[in-house]
Amino acid sequence: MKTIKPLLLVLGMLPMLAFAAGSMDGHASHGTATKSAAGQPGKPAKVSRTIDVAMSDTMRFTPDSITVKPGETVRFVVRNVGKVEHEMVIGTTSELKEHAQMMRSMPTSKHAGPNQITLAPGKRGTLVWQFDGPGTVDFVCLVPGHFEAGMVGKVVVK
Ligand SMILES: [Cu+2]
Repeated sequence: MKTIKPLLLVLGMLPMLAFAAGSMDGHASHGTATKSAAGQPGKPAKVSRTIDVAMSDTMRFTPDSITVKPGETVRFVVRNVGKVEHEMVIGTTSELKEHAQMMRSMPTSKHAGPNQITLAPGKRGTLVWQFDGPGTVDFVCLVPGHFEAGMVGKVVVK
């Protein structure tokens, strides 16, 4: 019986520990996120559809609204048709807002990761992503000022 009380104490602290681990993880994973509520890196062999996305200096993605099926793996062929750098970062609204905040405080921070691609003017690249769902996932350009100027798109998973 004597061991019960300390055990309960430890159990009571678990949610706090999980929370602390979670936020540390979020920080460390900047640019290297592998799994998010938005889905996960896709396997090229599982791609069921290729979608072309253009990024322009009018701070728009074209298209800016895409519908996919739950679990679908999509290859995005992304083109920067502008004269400045742009990027496409896939995530949930809350993840992206947090990331945009981080970019404002560290404007020189560079990215690489399976959920994002940064392209110099005129360049093209691909991003393979598997959506979970159903739900809504966002994609944004996190070059400082672009997200704020409305460089945002939406993927509806249904
Ligand atoms: Cu941009």
